[in-house]
Parts: sequence; C-alpha cells; structure tokens
Amino acid sequence: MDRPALGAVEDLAELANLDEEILLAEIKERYSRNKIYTYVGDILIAVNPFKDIGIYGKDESQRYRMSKKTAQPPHIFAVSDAAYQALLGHGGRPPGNQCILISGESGAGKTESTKLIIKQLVELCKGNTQLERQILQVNPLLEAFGNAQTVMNDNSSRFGKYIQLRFHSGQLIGGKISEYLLEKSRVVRQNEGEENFHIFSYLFAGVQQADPEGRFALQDPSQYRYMCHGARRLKNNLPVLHECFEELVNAMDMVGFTDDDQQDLFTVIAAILHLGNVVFELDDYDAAMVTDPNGAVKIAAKLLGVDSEEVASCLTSLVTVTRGEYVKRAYSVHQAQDARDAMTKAVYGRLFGWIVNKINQLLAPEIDVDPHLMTEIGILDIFGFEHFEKNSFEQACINLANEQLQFFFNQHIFKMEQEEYMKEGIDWTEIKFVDNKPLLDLFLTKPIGMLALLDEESLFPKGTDQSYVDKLNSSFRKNQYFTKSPQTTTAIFCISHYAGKVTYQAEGWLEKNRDTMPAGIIEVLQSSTNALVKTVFRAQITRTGSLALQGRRSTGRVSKGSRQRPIPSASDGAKRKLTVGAQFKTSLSVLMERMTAATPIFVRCLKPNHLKTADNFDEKYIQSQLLYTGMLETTKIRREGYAVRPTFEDFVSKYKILMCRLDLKGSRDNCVKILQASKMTRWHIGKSKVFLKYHHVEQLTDILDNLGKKVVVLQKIARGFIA
Ligand code: AD9
Ligand code: MG
Repeated sequence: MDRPALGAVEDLAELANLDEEILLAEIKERYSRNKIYTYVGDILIAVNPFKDIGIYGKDESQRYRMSKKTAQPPHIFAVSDAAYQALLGHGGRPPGNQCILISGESGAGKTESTKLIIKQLVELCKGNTQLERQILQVNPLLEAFGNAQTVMNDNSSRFGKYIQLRFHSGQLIGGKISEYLLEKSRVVRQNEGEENFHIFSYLFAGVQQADPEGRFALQDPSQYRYMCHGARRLKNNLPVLHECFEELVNAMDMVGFTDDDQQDLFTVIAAILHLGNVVFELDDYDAAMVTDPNGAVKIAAKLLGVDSEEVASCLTSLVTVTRGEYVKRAYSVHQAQDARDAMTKAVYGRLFGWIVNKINQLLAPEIDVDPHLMTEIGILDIFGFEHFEKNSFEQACINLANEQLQFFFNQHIFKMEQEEYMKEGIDWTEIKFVDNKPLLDLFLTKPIGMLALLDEESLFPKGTDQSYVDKLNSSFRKNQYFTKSPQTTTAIFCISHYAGKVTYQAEGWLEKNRDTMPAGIIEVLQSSTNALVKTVFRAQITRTGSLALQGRRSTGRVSKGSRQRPIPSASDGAKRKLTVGAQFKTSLSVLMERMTAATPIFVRCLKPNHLKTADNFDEKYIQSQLLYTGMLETTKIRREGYAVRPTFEDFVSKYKILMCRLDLKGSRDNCVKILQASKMTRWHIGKSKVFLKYHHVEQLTDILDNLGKKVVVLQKIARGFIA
C-alpha cells in the first residue's frame, strides 16, 4: 500500500510507521497548510495559529453537528459535538457526565479553545434562551478581571477555571464556575514586560462612561504605581481598550450585573489604584506614618466607603490587647508598605470571588430539576505551565496544577487502560510512559511534601523564606526531581517538572502562603458604606479559597445542587484560617474527584513559537512539547488500544437490534454474534467487556442508521398497503 502524503492523515493513530520525527513532520506539514487540528484517536491536538484562519463560522458550526468523527476534518467544534453526543448517550456508552480537559503551556491556546467549545455547545443545543446568551458572555467578563499580559501570553489567564454546563434532556439549564488561585500579587507588582489585570487599563480607557462625575478622581495612568508597566501601552492603544471597556459593560449587562453592581465594581477598582499610591515615611518617633493624609489615602477610603484615618492607622500600626490593655506597635515603612499591598490584594481577591459568585447565582438552574436527571459537561481551562526568568510561589502552584493534569491524563490514557487489558485478559504488549507521580508526591505528601513544609514554616514564628529552603534542601537531598542551589545562602531551588526544569526563588513564599491581612482592616472594611465592599468582607472564605456569601440576594432561581460532594466551607468547623497552599491542595483534590466522576475528553494545545507570531513553526520547541506530553506513546496506545470498552450488557442492549432480537441477553456469546454479524475485524472480547476501536463505533452506528432507514421505508410501504 502507498504511504499517504505527508500531512494527509487526520488521525495520527492511523500512521503505519511511527516515531518522533514522523509525528513532528506530520504536524508541521499540516500547520503549514493551516490545518492546525489533528487527531490522535479521540484526543485532539491543536497548534496555536496566532492568526485568524476563518474556520469558526456558521458553516463550520453546522458541519460539526451530530457528525461522525471521520466525516469531517479534525476541529475543535468536533470536540463539543463528541461531548454533547456522549452526554446524550450516542456512540456505545451510556449517557453521562463529560469533562473536557484542555492542556498546554502558557499561550498555547487553551482559553481560546474553551471559548470555541462553549460557543459550539451552545449552538448544538440551541434553544435561543437568555441563559445561552449569558453563558457566552461569561468568559469575556472573567477575562477582564482575571487575565493580564505576560511575557508568554498577551491574554494570559491568571486563574484556573472549571466551567460546568448543566443539561436536562439535552437542553442547557444552567452553569457553574469554580475558580482556582487567582494570582492576586499581580495587582501590586508586575514583572518587567508584564501588566496588571486588564480591567485597570479598561477603566482608564472608559473612565468617561464609568465615572462621568469624576468621583474616581483618576489622573493620567502614569501617575499610578500599580500601573507602572501598562501606562505607555495604554496610551498607545486607547481606541482598542475603549472597545474592550464597552465589550465588558455589554458582557456584564448580558450576564445580569445591574448598573449598581457595575458602578460598585468600577469604584473599587479606582480605589485600588489610589491605595497603591499611599506612601509612608517615618515620623519623629521612628514610626511609619502616611506621608500625605489628605492625598491618595483619603480618596481611596472615600471610594471604599470607610474612614480614612482608620485606614491610615491600620496600615501603620498594630494594636493588640495584652492583659486587658491596648498596646499599639508602630510599623516600619517597609511593614506599612506590606500592609498596604496586603490590603489591596485582599480587596481585589474578594472582588474577583464576588464576581464568580454572582455569575454562579445568575446561571443557577432556574427550573426545579431532579439532580439525578441533570447531566453536565465540564470544561477545564487552567493556567498553562510557566517558566520565567524569576519564578515564585504562584508559578509553583500553577506548575503543580499542570503536573496534576498531566497525571490525570497518564492515569486515563495509560495506567487504567492497560490495567483493564490485563484484568480482562487481552493480549497486550505494555506501552511505557513517564509517570510524574513522584513530582506530585514531592509537592503533596504529608507530612514532608513541599506544601506541608511550607505550612509548617509559615506557622513557625521564627520561620523565614531561607529557613524554608534549608528544610527543603535537607528533606529532598536524595530526591532526583529536586536540586538545591550551589549557593546555600540564597533562597533558591530547582524542580525538574514533567515539562522542564524550573528555578524557583522562595523570596516572599511564607507571606504569600499565609496571606495575612493587616489586623483591623477587615473590621474597617466590614463597616463600609459601599454595599459591595461590605458584602465581600462579611463573607466566609471556604476551604478551597472561594467566597461563601452570607445573606446573598435571591435570584428567584432554584438550584437543587448536584450529586457531587459539596466543597466544605470554613464555617464547617475549621475556624483557623487556611493557608493559600492548603486551600489550593483541597481545591485540586475536589477538582480531580469531579473529573474522575466524568468521562474525560482531552485537548492538547501546542505553542508553535515563543514569539507569539503566525506562520512560525519552531521545530525544537514543538518537539519538546510532544516529548514531555508523551505524544508518541499516546499515539501508540491509541493505535494499538481499544478506546471504547462497553460491558457485555451495555453492548448487547445497544446493538441487539442488529440481530432483530429484542430479547437478547447481555452475554459474551451474544456480543460475539453481533460483532460477527457486523463483519468488523480487530475487535476483542474480554472477560466482561467488549474492546472496540473508535471506527468500530462509527461502523456500528452506520449499520444501525441504515437499519433504521429500512424500517422507515418498510413502514411506509406497509402504510401504503393498508391505505
Ligand atoms: V495561559 O496558560 O492562560 O497564559 P492559553 O490560555 O493557553 O494561555 P490563549 O488561549 O490565551 O492561551 O491563547 C493565546 C493567544 O493565541 C490568543 O490570545 C490568540 O491571540 C491566539 N490564539 C489561540 N488560539 C487561537 C486560534 N484558534 N485562532 C487564532 C488563536 N488565534
Ligand atoms: Mg488561558
């Protein structure tokens, strides 16, 4: 047989010869022809084109509606279609929850893919409902507050999200978002070449609409410390940013944020900008004081609806009660600056939590649906693997989340599948894969994983970033994934992640993990006259770090909840404030639990170059991504393996019609009879399951369809006779 032309094969699992070079050459050739999507069995590879290739219009949307996988070229819309069909129970499996897991490094195209998947899902179940219009606007809204320009991506997600779309009888009835670890530190500090969250630029560009009366007292963006890196780009891009502001307002209108909500949000953003400009100096007694009590602090306090002197006092001193007496301890200038930044981060973090909560209230299922009749498609879009010149606590958490996702992928694609072959007695040659479990253990094991040690050090009064690194150095001196710095006096260490070696600077980790608020500030903010500020600071923080609002406004929607384990909240007994690391660990495990309970569909995004440019395929860079994601092994297992594995009962119940016998029992023999009648080859029969390849399911569906057509014709003929 002739070898197909390079780039012509749409499913790499069909390639007869397979090695790393062939994989790379196929993907490269397809990319050069703007064919950015390629299948590896049921997994979709997507190479970021960094340009509009015009393949997401109405025509394509129509083409990938209840379509067969092999009938159309690979496409992200096909992923939505596959998930939707599986949700409804088409194609060899019982109906059930699905989850789409999108991975890839920062800037590889995960968020764009997420938006396209949701757009197509809405098209597939289109009922032209208000809810569908709301759901389409959720992403632009979240991106304004949660995304920012970084070195790796101009629209980088600085939080992870899991979007659950809920269905009843194939109709969209609600949605829920879970957010993971917003990078709050960005509000107060951005690295060289990076910017603050988009919302700050949008507010400057739309200030005339947002603040016609000039209450925000905003000056030129270059005047604000928190805008230090974005001010110049802002000025050069005003028309574009103004459009972004208008889009944001439209999105908020559409999702259901009232004018008051929007005004409150913008007010708090303006307050944060002023808060950043509060500076301190030492007074005659060597105590920190606000340099200009009538300046930035006054405007910020007014916008936050609190007393400016109280804010100034909380930022410059700590009041404790010892044996019934108030003791006031003055801060140094440095401590005052830290207190100011901690306050800003808390305000922004809670604001973001409030936005997510509000969206969830607005998208909660309106109708009273029995949770057992509700199915869902979850879409995971996390922050991609990051490796900057300087990597801090945020990068460690982001990279841990990516390790966890890679582990989940390995479990599903290699471990569980191969274990099933063994258990079911299928003749199988093991395909090896690189197991990253030791890396998860390095971070997560108790009591000596990196996060546990960080918690220990954070609670220890004398703990420092350096003492934490010293502990890491001694605990992991024999761990092959951990490398200590040759200079033991610097708080630096290296971790060999699945996606590459990353050097971490531990400076500030303890404080970031503790995430403490200046004493007294919470009380001050809880007494605010600004409704939003008051609400978010009266809310409880749950064990996963999200907000649990008390006395929330009723939306008139009734949510019956889901069958999943509810996320435990801090009010469930644990009064002690959890560290950021502990919250993140819990939210990761809840996420894994949810994903395990659903059928996963994987999308692997690849980034073709570091420059974010179109038509630029950096072979080495792509090759490294193929290597660390285990793409060659994945292709092999998809080529040799059996991706669909229904039980005898499920198989017979679905296909017994092919034998024209509705009373057929779900036995091994009956499965064999059906398979032989279908004239297919290369299937296998295990001890309790049938082992099928993807094309088998399509072939069986074709036979069923043809049979259905014949029945219709016969019915018509019969009716003709009777008439
Ligand atoms: V991060 O981990 O959040 O930093 P992502 O989410 O993987 O990252 P994103 O989806 O934001 O990356 O894509 C980065 C940029 O690539 C987008 O802003 C687009 O400019 C570009 N992109 C991505 N996918 C497509 C596409 N299918 N068509 C055109 C695309 N451009
Ligand atoms: Mg993203």
